[in-house]
Amino acid sequence: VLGANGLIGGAIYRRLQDMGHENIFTPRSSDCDLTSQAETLKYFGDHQPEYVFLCAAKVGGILANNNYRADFIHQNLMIQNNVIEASHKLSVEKLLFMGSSCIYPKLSEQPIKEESLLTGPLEPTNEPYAIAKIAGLKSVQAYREQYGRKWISVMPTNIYGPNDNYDLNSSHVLPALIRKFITAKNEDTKTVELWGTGSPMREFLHVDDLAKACLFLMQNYNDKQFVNVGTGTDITIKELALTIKEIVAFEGDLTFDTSKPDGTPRKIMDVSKINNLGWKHNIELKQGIQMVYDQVKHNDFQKNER
Ligand code: GFB
Repeated sequence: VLGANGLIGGAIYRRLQDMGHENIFTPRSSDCDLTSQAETLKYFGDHQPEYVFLCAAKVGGILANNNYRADFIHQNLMIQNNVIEASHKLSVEKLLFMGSSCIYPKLSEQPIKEESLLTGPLEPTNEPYAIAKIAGLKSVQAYREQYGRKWISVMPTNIYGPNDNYDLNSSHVLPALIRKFITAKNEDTKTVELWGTGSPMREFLHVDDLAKACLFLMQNYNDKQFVNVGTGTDITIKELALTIKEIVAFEGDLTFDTSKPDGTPRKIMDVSKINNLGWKHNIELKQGIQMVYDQVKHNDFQKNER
């Protein structure tokens, strides 16, 4: 499991352990720098993995994507090229590449079907990251076509859950708002500031549901077409904020910093493909936020910044 230290890889690792799997390797960057071709090849040669979950990536929220554009495209291309080529050289039986819903055109028809890929211009704030992810899933398809590899790609919607990033400059909206509301309540401040207008719509999936979907696809799916994973429902950022406000029991008001970007107006996934294959999410958003809140309410967020 590459990226087991992060949100998605960590959940896949927990799920594999729960299922009784042994012999799981979870290299950290100190064990193997995946941006180095030589280190990646050596690690794969030493460990001879049969199944690879490629979740290692440089990830972040809207501002980090927009500000660190070169790092997002460069590091992600390096990691995935090295892992995919090493997996080919070592004849990895099955590889699962983790994509992202931002690969789709900014103004895709909603809900977004897998077939919408490359039908229009991307959302500018995360274009470098999206281009890297598109290159990754196209690589997986190319190795399937040229070398008959049984490899697959998964397109998750916005993910949240345990082990998320709470650094307000680089995090996604859900952990950012949990931190902001908890801090405001503890410090008795009157307002919580949101970025943008609050009107964009997003779909949120708990990472434990995504991990189950990945295991399900690893075991049951072998096709060139990548698969969307989500809940099939979305809400506005303002509604998300009001839900978190209620769970945290914060009594102040919301303000909006419209100098910050909104990003794509809406990106709800069409999940009929994975639903028809037999997988559906379990954790509803309110329940999932409550679970996360219970886990982090006593956190010292400053100490845990990545
Ligand atoms: O989650 P987020 O950073 O990324 O932002 P995206 C979602 C929406 O929440 C945007 C608003 O409209 C933000 O302006 N927002 C409001 C906030 N308050 C906050 C806040 O305090 N922090 C943050 N971060 N947002 C990312 C992509 O897009 O989604 C990545 O940039 C990736 O590439 C990821 O695909 C899943 O949903 O806009």
